[in-house]
Amino acid sequence: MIILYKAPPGFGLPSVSPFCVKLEAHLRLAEIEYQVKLGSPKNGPRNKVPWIEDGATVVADSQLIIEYLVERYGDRLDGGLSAEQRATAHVLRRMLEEGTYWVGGYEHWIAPRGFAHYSAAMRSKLPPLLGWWVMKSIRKAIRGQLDAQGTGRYSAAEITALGAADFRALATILGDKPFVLGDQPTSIDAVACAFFAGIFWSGFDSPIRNAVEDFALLEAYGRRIWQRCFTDYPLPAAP
Ligand SMILES: N[C@@H](CCC(=O)N[C@@H](CS)C(=O)NCC(=O)O)C(=O)O
Repeated sequence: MIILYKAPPGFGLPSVSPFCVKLEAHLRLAEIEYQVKLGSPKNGPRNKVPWIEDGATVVADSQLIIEYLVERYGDRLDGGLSAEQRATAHVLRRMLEEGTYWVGGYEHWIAPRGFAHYSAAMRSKLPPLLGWWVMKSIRKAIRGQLDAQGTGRYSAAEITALGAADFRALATILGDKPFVLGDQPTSIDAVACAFFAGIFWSGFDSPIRNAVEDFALLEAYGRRIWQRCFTDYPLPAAP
């Protein structure tokens, strides 16, 4: 049985890490059995979450894990896709993971509204001084990552615009289809719902929501995937 090591659940989501939510959504959509253990990045083979153990095999990185699962169990989600659909999924995934992820990092850890929400929730679980110190340290580390990656060099308004452009592109590719590539969920839907949830369902209101014209379409899409894999993590009522 596969053991999934993930960052803990939080803010009503299966994990505070969108990469862990992506992988868990994928496992559930592909109907692959697994057990969960909580893991800290510092114990992971690449110093990041998630990673898995499958008997003696250890694989780290959500996408390398998915490639391993495809080899071991067959391509249960993407087997019927054309080369063009696979390319669309690849481009969209890279946008969400390498671009939108950092917008989310800014929204949670740097933007005052997100950080106030995150730190109040985290600090309620720790003694006050320790909670303050932990949040300050994580915020400092994430600010460093955001500066190194580049998103941290933009203004708040520019970061909102970048995030809105990403979700607008997702909405355009989705169009009136139930899932990104057609009538059935594929691996890209696990990615999209994870990054959507991280920004819009973590319990604080992101300004990106109002900057995306087709937001209602995306919200309905996110809920459609969520219903297929995370009924044990009920979402707040639709606005
Ligand atoms: N490419 C990796 C990214 C994983 C990742 O960035 N995980 C974050 C949590 S969302 C992490 O472990 N960060 C800890 C750190 O960078 O120190 C994947 O797909 O698994």
